[in-house]
Amino acid sequence: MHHYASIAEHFASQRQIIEVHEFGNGNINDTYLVTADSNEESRFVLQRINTQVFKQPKLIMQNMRIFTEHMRKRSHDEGHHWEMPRVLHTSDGQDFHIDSDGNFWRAISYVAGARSFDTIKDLDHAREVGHALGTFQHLISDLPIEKLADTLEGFHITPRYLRSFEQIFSRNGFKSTAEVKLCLDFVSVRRDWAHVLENAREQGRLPLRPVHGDPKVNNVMIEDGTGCAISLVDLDTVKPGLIHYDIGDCMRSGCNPLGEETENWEAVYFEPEIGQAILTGYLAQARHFLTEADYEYIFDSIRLLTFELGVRFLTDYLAGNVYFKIKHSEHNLFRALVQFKLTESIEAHETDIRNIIKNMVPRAV
Ligand code: GN1
Ligand code: MG
Repeated sequence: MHHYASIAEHFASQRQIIEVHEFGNGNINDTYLVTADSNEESRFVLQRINTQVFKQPKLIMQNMRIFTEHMRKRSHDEGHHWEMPRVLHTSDGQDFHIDSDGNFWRAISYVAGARSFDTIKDLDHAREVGHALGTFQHLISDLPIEKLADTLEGFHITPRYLRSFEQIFSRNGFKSTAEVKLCLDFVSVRRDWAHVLENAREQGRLPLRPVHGDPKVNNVMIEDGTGCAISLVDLDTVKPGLIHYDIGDCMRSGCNPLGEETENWEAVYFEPEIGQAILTGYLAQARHFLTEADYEYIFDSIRLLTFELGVRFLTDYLAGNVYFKIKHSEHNLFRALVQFKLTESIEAHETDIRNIIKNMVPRAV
């Protein structure tokens, strides 16, 4: 039997595996869609966790157990049209399987009757993506952060990414091409500003809350037929953080019509109209828990998370591509250029974007 099918069998509760194929385009873990012989819930998602990145994968499973249960209950009690993926167990009752090569595998239910997209299709889609993030943050907002383990230390702490960028840079040097030089200059003039969210946290202006960590467009499941967002998947980075990491990440992903994998980095731009729609959907849920200070940092979060991802891609390029999966040797460099071009466009639209946000602040706040 094929290797993946024999792994999948552990999670299939006695059912025959019909097929396993690669699924999605994650940059870190390996993901497969499994079809089992069954009338109900015939499909599930099998993943090999990248343990170079997630050093303690059991903590991911522990978190998932805690927050999916909490969110499922709250969603049910409040009557949301929402689905939480379920963790599947092996025949011996574990929520993971370690194969003979030491790989860490886990399986989760597949959100049926829905699909995701790499870029925003239209303004309705944009609103739904924002709504999904607002719903997710709402459903998890009353879970005390002490209940969630830190599954990825330093995630979205921009000053830490800058430090490791500088270390790698001074250790490895670099191939001085025009593109690399452009990136280095781009980072260097923004490095002092890049502390903005962590400063706000240290000053007590922004509190730690449970966050998703990776709410990009293709993690939002859109229901076939209705077009409603019914789930936000990819739950490995759910942990304590700033909700601004999520807002910024969702906006940098959604408002880039060419997508983060475009080869035409010079044409990349930020579309404020999509941003307005995402924020409208988001605030329909989130305005109930946002503070005045939260609104103040929305613009910075959009600019920062875009810049940060550029720094992360650039650092990985200089480090020899050890973190993100790549398709060719310059892939991470071009991904960095996409994010920097997007950052530049966000900066050019600062007044528009700040006005959009200002007009959305509820009067009473
Ligand atoms: C990674 O693996 P994936 O594609 O879900 C990364 C995110 C980035 C994203 C960019 C744990 O997510 O932070 O925003 O690539 N995840 C981790 O596409 O680093
Ligand atoms: Mg992810």
